[in-house]
Amino acid sequence: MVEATETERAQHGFRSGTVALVGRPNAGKSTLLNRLIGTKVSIVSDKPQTTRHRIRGILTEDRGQVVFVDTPGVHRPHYRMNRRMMNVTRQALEDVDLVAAMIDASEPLGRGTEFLLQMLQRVSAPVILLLNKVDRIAKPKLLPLIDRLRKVDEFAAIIPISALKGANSDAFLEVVFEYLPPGPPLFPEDDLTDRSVRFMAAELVREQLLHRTREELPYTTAVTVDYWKEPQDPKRQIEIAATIYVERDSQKPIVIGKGGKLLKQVGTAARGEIERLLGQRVHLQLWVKVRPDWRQKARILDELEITL
Ligand SMILES: Nc1nc2c(ncn2[C@@H]2O[C@H](COP(=O)(O)OP(=O)(O)OP(=O)(O)O)[C@@H](O)[C@H]2O)c(=O)[nH]1
Ligand SMILES: [Mg+2]
Repeated sequence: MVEATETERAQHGFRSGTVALVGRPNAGKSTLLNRLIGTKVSIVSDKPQTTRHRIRGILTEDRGQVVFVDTPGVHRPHYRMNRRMMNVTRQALEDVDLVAAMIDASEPLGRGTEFLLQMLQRVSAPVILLLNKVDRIAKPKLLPLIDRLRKVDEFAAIIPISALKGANSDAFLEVVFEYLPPGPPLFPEDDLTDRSVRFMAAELVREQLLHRTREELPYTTAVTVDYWKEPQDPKRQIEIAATIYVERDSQKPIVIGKGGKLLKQVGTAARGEIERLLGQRVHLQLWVKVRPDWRQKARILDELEITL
């Protein structure tokens, strides 16, 4: 493909900018990001607080480039990790061209959503409100909800969507492009995310853990990739070793499972995902380590790239 020059782009009205995706945990922000980008750039689970980092997903089309910024869900932080996560989200709301705030329309609007709406009132960029999970609600319920939210603030648009089924994501993109200023691409046109494959591999392991654990474990596990060796012959496997951190001794046997079964399932599923990402065969080794109270420790959080 021949890349367009700056002048050609400007003549064709090429637009570019940044759009922050914010909302309560579990609203479906990462699901939407993946749908818009067309591949998994941010992990998804049915457990709240899945996303812990700012993750950019880059969409380049003929009409422009949108840099979507996925963020940790807005919640009340009790640990240093969660305070950092909230700082990530707050900062993502600054210096963006547009904010897409997502509400789970299948749940009653609670105090958490009220807090989110208050936060949005202090944002200087225009805000699009996305009412997600409309596949789960009866249509007659939608209009009163839209009416109610319309009174809260002046939104650029209120759009009912289903991130899971894809309903109305095109309509959302139309509005996004309307609001973006003319400008050149901010990232190389082939880039889909700003995150490294190493980071994504760690996240893919964590995603499989989230799918298979419950109660406090989803919150108290973290993953780092400690070893990555590309073979000289690309037909051979990439060697990857990752460590799963837990907070207490008692959590270690749960993650390992009976006869190592759970860890094996996590490893097999994550390996499949990482191979899809890299387009190459992978040998994945997983270790489990106890790091007491890691969620409170600055050094460990730095290592996990949960910064701010
Ligand atoms: N029925 C339905 N489920 C959805 C939809 N969008 C997302 N989900 C589900 O909602 C859950 C949470 O999705 P995520 O994308 O991880 O939510 P999130 O807002 O990124 O959550 P955090 O990262 O925790 O802030 C997952 O089980 C998704 O499959 C939707 O449109 N309809
Ligand atoms: Mg998320």
